[in-house]
Amino acid sequence: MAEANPSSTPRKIILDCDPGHGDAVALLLAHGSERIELLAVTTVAGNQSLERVSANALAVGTVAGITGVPFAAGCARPLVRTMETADDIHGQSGMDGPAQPEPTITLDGRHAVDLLIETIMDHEPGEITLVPTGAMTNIALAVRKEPRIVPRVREVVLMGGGYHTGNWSAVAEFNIRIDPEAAHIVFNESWPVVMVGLDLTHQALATDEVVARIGAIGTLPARFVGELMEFLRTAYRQAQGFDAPPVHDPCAVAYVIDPSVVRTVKAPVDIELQGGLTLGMTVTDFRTPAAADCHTSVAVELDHRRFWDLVIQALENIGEVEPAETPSRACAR
Ligand SMILES: [Ca+2]
Repeated sequence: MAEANPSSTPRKIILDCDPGHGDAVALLLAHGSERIELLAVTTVAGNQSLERVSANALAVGTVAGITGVPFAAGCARPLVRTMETADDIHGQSGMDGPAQPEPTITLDGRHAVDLLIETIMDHEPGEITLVPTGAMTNIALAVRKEPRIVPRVREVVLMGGGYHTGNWSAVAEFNIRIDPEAAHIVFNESWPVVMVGLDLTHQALATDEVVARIGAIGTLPARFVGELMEFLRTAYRQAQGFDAPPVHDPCAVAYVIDPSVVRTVKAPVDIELQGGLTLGMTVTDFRTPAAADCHTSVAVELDHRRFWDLVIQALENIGEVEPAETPSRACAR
């Protein structure tokens, strides 16, 4: 659990995710940071089927030793479009690489959309930050079911989109492209939206130095992350020609922990729903300085060193240093 920080109250977040290698690191960062209070984890189909990403979320929660935080499964497909998954990057399980432990936690009985709404409505306005790191299907449905959540949310800090190039088409990023209608809903509500897109996350490379630092920690969660990074490196080399893999999702959590790690610029953003070539593009208007009431901003520059310092500090905060033999290492299911 997060501890009170003398200099600041921990930020309350709900992580809406599709683990996913990056989502796993995002979850570990959120849990391990003293400046985050994780209220709930919700899952959405994306990197893999809802069943698989939900099982992966429970596995990561187990590795992290998370207790007392509800995990709830949400939407099993996009609002309108046919389901697409990212097997090329994340493998058949959605989180290939490390052996996954038998989960010691179980899914909450509520649908993720209901858990989102209940959690937001049970807190004071301005308390909760939403951190979506998958398709925005759950968030969009929550808004449509209970519009009163919008003014109660402090901000939506999402991993998705980008203002230059895409990774699922020439101009569209995966999380947005697989459910563009959901993203359209989320970006067009009045809450503050911070788009942590590919322009930023392609700076969050797990370099050899980073992987070595994680390897030196010596805990189960750190070893788990090391094995995720190993798989991701091979996948990104083969699929997208990266030397070191970008680790997208924890960038959004890092921004919540310390906004000075991620430089942002205010700019209007909208989602293309009509374009034959540009469906799901996060069209960002940099032509003039944004109006004072502009509610969207985009992440542009990452402090690579301090970002990975946050991840490594969080990993050091959770898990015991392992002995040489690790008899608890379970077989993949
Ligand atoms: Ca994700």
